[in-house]
Amino acid sequence: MIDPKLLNKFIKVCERAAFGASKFKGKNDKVAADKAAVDEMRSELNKIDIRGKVVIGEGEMDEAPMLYIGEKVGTGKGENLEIAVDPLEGTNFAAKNLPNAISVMAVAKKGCLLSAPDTYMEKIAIGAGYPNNIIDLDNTVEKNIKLIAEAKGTKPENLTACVLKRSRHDKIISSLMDLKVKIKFIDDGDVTGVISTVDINSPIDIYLGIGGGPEGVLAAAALHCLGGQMQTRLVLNTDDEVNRAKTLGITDFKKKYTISEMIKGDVIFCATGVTNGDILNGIIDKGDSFEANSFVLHKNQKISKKIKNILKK
Ligand code: VTB
Repeated sequence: MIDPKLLNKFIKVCERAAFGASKFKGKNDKVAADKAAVDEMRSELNKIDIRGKVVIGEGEMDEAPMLYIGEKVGTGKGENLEIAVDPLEGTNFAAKNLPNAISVMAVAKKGCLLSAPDTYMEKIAIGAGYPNNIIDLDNTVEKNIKLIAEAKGTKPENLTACVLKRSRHDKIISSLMDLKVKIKFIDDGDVTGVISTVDINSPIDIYLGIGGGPEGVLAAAALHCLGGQMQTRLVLNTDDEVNRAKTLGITDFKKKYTISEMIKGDVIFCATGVTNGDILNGIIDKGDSFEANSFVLHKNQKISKKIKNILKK
């Protein structure tokens, strides 16, 4: 198990990153918002007594940004851990002060997180309580929806699907419309979209479509704790993308990953709201301090909670 004492430290990492991004809320500068989140996240991570290695980060090694894949974080004393970060998931949301910008990270033991390249990834996810392996990326949308409806004892028209609003999803969308499935479109932020399938307060039954690979692994970490199901497959369209996957140790480029193939063993997942959103409220400025709202999961401690902290600026 990951040392439970580290949990609060990781929460603080996300809280600080969200605070950094929140300073640029509505300022129409997503690069500055992202950079502020990265700077805060990195400096907080480097205070923790761990031997950390970023496996999902802001970019791949040759681009040499901060929090790049392969970067060592922490003081260099303590547990060997792998870290997946998205300091600002939904840069557009933050820049335009729209709902659902979050700072998010996942932590697992060495060798336990899939290091996915920053390419697209096909994703399909559902909540807890279904028979194992009920959905499959290679099924038609019709088949997946019918299987879920049947398992729930309901009709497709009573189901809700979450889909990123992109033209690459036109075929999925028209199949869902033919089945009269309700569609919740999101403009960005599929980490929240995938997690909403396991949220009992959300009407979303299924997430499907193509989003970012790193975001897929982060969402899988949350579902690993919460009992949902997910299947993913990298979309590697060019030789360059294939080579980047190879560099990260991937050999089967068409592999369909289940959650347990992306995330092994114990995992900690934290997300802090930057702007108000479906699962979290955003940062509230209180003068010398700020309020941060986070969603925290620790698999082996069976922790799943939402917390509010006031921190000094
Ligand atoms: C995806 C999705 C993210 O950006 O990466 C998306 O996973 C980018 O997609 O949650 P496009 O290239 O089609 O714009 C997010 O929505 C936000 O980072």
